[in-house]
Parts: sequence; C-alpha cells; structure tokens
Amino acid sequence: MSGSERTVDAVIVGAGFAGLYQLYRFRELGLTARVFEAAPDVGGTWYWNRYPGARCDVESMSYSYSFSPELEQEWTWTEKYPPQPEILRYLNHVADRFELREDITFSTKVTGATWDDGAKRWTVTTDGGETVTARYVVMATGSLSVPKDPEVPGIERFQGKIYRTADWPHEGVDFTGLRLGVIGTGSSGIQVIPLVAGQAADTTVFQRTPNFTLPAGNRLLTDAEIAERKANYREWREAQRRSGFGVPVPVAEKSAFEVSEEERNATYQAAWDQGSLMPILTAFTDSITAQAANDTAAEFVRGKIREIVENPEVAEKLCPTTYPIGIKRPCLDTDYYATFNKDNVHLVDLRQTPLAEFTDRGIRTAEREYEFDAIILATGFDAITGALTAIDIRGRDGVRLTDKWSDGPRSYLGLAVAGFPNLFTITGPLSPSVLSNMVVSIEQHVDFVTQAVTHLRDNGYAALDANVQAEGAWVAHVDEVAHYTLYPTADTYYNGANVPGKPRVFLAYAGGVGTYREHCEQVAAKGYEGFDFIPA
Ligand code: NA7
Repeated sequence: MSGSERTVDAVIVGAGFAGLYQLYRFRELGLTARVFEAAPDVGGTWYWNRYPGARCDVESMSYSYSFSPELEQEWTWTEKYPPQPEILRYLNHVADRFELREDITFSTKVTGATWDDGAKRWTVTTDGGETVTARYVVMATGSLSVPKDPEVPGIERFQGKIYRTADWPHEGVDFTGLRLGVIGTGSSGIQVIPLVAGQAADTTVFQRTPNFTLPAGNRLLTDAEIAERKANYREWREAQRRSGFGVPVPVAEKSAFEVSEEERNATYQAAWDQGSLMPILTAFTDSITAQAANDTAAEFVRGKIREIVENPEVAEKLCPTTYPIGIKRPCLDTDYYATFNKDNVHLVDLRQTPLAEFTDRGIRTAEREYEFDAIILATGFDAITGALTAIDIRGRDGVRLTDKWSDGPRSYLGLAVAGFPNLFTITGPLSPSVLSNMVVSIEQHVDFVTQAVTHLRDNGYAALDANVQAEGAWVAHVDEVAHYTLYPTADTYYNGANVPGKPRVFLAYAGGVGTYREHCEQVAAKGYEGFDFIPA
C-alpha cells in the first residue's frame, strides 16, 4: 500500500471490540470503510496482553457482543471469567463470521488525521505511507492501549530480559530457575505474579501502591448456567445497558450505617465469597460516595489481607490505606495475597524505598541493588487519552487535538470534540469508558455514531460538529458528577495521576452507563442537540 491514496466513507482506527463492531455497523449502512490496526491481527488489547493469567474481570457471558443473537447462541464461553486466549479466539471468530478482515489493514499505525474544511473530509495518513480521505473518522483506539514504562533511568543497561505485560511474547516465557523482578501491582501485576512466582526460583515484587483485590472464584461454567443465560440473553443485555457499570447488580437501598456492624460485615463476606467486584462496591447506597461508609468495606478487605498473609509486616505493606476501596481500579485475583506466603517471594515497598534506576544486573532502589535474570514491567498505561494524543489530529483551522487538550480533554459526551467534525471517539475521555463493562459502552457508542451518521445522510448534511457551549457544559457536568463521588480523592489513572505531567482531570463520566445512555438517547431524540450541522 506504500505511497497509495484512496477515498472511503469512513476510516476506523483499531480492530479490537470497538473497531470490529463499528466496521460491521458501517457496512450495514452501505458505507465503505477502512480499518487500520497496529497489530498483525484483530483483538486490540486482547491481542497484546498475553501474559500468564491475563483474564477479563467482567464475567464472560457479560463481556461479549449483544448485537447478534445468532452469535450469542453459537458461541459458548467456558469459564466464569474469560482468559485472554479465549477472548482473542472470540474476536477472531467475530472477524471471520462477519467477514470483516477484508476491510482491515493490519500492522499499520495511523499517524495523522487532518480535517479539510473545503472538502469537508479527513485526510488520514499511516506509517505505511498510505493516505486515505474519509468523511468520517472513528477512533476505536482503546482506553488502555499505550503502555508506559516506569519513569526511572537505565532500562537499556539491564543485561537480562525485560518483559512487558502489555506486549508479551507470543511464544510465552519460561521463568524456571530464574531470579525475577516484577514492577507494578495493578490488575496485570496481580494476575501475573501468582503464576510466574510459582515458576521462577525467586521473585521480588516492587509495589508502589498496594491494591484492593478480591478472590475471583474463577471456575468452569456449568451447562445449566450457559443454557439459562442463552435462554435469557435479551433481558440480561437490557439490564446491562441500564445498569451503573454495565454489569447488573441489585440496587442498594440502605446506607452502610443503617445496618448493624454484624449485618454490614455479613454483606461484605457474601460479596467476598461471590468472586466479583461489584457487590462490595455497591453494597450500600453510600459505598463509593461517603468516606466513612467506604472505610467499613476497606477495613473488611484489609482484615482479609491480614488473615491470609502470614507475615504481619508483609501484610501491612499489602494493605491499601491511602485511598478508598473502589476508587483506584480494584482487582480480582487468584491466590494473589497467598503468593506472599512463599519463602521465595519478596515484597519491596517503593513508598519506603523508591525505585532509583535499572542497572546492568537489575534494579536499584534508594536502599540497595537487586539482581535479576528477568524483569516484568506491569506498569500500566497512558490511559484513556494516550492513544488519541499519540496521533497528530488536526481539526478546523489546523487546531491540534493535543493543543486543545493541553489542560485536559474537552469532549461532548466523550464522543465528539468541538472543532473536529465527524471525528468520533469510542469510549473516549469523559464517557463512562473505564468505569464500565467496556463492551456495553462500546456497543452504545458505536450505535450512537452509526445513528448520527444515518441522520447526516438522511438530512443531506456533510458533517456534524459538537458546539463549544455543549462541550463546555458536558465537561463541567462530568467534573461535577465525579466530585459527588470519592473518585477525585485518589491518585489514579482515572485522573491522569499515573503519568508525570499529565493534566489532573477526572477522565471518565461517573454517573453510570444507564444514566449516560439515557442522556445520549435524549440528545439524539432532540435532533442531536449540542451538535452543529455542516451542509453538504
Ligand atoms: P495499572 O492498574 O495502571 O497498574 C500499574 C502498576 O504499575 C501500578 O501498581 C503502578 O503503581 C505501577 N507503576 C507505574 N509506574 C510505576 C513506577 N514508575 N514505579 C513503580 N511502580 C509503577 O495497570 P494494569 O496494566 O495493571 O491494569 C490496567 C487495567 O487493565 C486495569 O485497571 C483493568 O481495567 C485491566 P501506582 O498504583 O501508580 O502507584
């Protein structure tokens, strides 16, 4: 394709859950579309994150497309929580079943997209030298797709092997007999550590912030469970769409202090035993809005950590104390805390002895040097905005997205950016994105975009552009809703705190996917209120 130019109706960036579905919907409209995908195959995040233990912590029969009842019936998930290889097989199946591959250019990154006000089209460039013009551009680039390394010098000096959870070798890695260091204790670290620590001769975990994690209770699904969900998928999907997080849970009716301590702890114990994130976070009406209520749940989990981890000093290091439970992304695990009972597993608290540098033999902290044969980096992502700001996107009057967002992202509905007509951001900043079951949010966004494009065509418009007032009101609303919760109180990737220099803005809409969906439906019903239309 090098050096070639072509014209399509739509360019879609990314071939994960979002890009595949957007392609499917655009084809239904009869649009020509070209998908560019950096990886050599479909899958997005599930293509890259192949580390041992990689698994979604939304249940498999909820973390799947709802748009095709036939697909729902013919695909059978095997485990309660889907492992990465199974999700990737599913996405490959979807790509094949709906014959999507022919419109996807793999191993190609989009480098730039520039709006041409005269032609009312985007010009999209790729690292393969291709130039494509398109009426619409859909960024299906994912919320957690730009990995970040730890911000300490010397990584190139290390003589052993470095592995990143977010870019794991396809052939796998055998750590048998090796001295292993792991940096990072988010979801990825918490999933990989128990498995690699069972293999390596000696494992040292470098923890900057301890995380709350609950036992996943993962297991094979029974035939009866599968049959029941397949029989009731429609009702289940509707419940997902109207729920808070895209995962239906009973709505709490009481404050944590309207029940006795005994009843409260029994509720938390039941949540712990259920092997799911939601029950403990939604146990009471004030679980994630009031510090004192949240403290009761946090203390329950800290009690569990102290029960499981035999060495009291290690247990205290593993206990999160600096932020409320559920406010930094909590995790589900298999044997995470118990892993620290092994003689050959060690925990280094980076709050006490910060990372200083990589050396040729390993890692030096403020206190000492540790020698390793291999190091795993599970150090997270430039979340939510990173994949968008990595592309040179220029809207009307040549305004760069990175300049417009220099103080934090501005977006209408998390879907559209004023001054960037016909550019859509699936699960973009200021949408529910990372605070939701991604597949539910993706389907809702893609459907919104597809209907908006239909509206443009039916009414003879070339483009729509969010207006600045509507965008400003949405930015203010997202901030207000966030401040109704405890979310802004913690340093997290939700507010950019994990990337030095990133503006501190709460990056997701915290009002719930059901409320958000209703809002979007009203916007559409009112003729796309908040958008300006550009005639053809
Ligand atoms: P996360 O959740 O962002 O976790 C990254 C971890 O790496 C976290 O413990 C970080 O500590 C740690 N980290 C990052 N930078 C450093 C440096 N410089 N030094 C030491 N430690 C560092 O990413 P994951 O991949 O685990 O999970 C991402 C999402 O995937 C997850 O939320 C689920 O949605 C699935 P910190 O907490 O910032 O102090």
